[in-house]
Amino acid sequence: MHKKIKEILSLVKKSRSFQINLNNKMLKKNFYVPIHLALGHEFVSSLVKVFFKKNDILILSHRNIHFTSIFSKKPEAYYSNFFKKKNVYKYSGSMNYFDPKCKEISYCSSILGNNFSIACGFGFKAKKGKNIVICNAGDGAIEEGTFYESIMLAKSLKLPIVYLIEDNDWSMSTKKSERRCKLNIKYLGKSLNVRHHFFPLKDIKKNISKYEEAIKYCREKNEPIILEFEVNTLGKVLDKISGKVNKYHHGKISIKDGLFDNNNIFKILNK
Ligand SMILES: Cc1ncc(C[n+]2csc(CCOP(=O)(O)OP(=O)(O)O)c2C)c(N)n1
Ligand SMILES: [Mg+2]
Repeated sequence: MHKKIKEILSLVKKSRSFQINLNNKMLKKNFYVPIHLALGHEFVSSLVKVFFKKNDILILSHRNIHFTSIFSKKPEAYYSNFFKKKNVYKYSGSMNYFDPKCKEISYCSSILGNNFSIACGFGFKAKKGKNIVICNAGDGAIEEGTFYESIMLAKSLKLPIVYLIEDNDWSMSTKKSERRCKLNIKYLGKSLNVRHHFFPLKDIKKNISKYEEAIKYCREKNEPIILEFEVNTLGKVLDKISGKVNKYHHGKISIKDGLFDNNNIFKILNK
């Protein structure tokens, strides 16, 4: 366990410093396209990486930099494609990260919920080699019908898919309580006889063993599972239309937003 914690800590640091560097360039307006940062989400991607087996498959969403920064061998080179003065249009947008040399990431979607369906297709490939598909999305994306539909399909066809939900409470400029009724994902899973596990933000150590157990079950039994992570996206941005400050960002945040103090993952992991 201690070794895993150390590995996770080093990946968290790698992803966070990559994002901070990139953000500094964004603040200088060096990029053509906005890049969705995922500061505060690094624990989730690092956990995935330390238990990742060869030929497992990642299917990601628009917010993917916490994964791309640690799975891609040269993320700097990829993101430099979006620098001004380069022909950015030759490449997919930052939300559809596509590094052909990064074999682990098969797909990133800018369309919410679309990656759930894509994950089912990849589920067949994964099943053949005792691999799993890790399909990542946010609390907003699960409001799309494809979430329910694809879990039902994965359960019916016995596909080893990990539905990895990162709940930061926000979808663009709304909190869950502002935009919809409560949704109990555990009950949704129960209705389909699909296992669900909740990962509270602060339970770092317990979360590591819980994750390991959960993916073992998915891999060995060819069963979809739902893993719901509580996350705190760091940063805030002024929504010019509503005039409200959204306590989560769409790329441009400042160092004053408490990149290190808001999230105590470093302290916890170092214990
Ligand atoms: C089908 C669809 N509807 C709306 C959007 C616009 N959109 C882009 S990001 C986003 C918020 C997504 O929230 P969530 O899934 O919780 O991810 P987060 O940004 O919080 O990481 C929305 C509504 C979209 N990309 N696709
Ligand atoms: Mg969200």
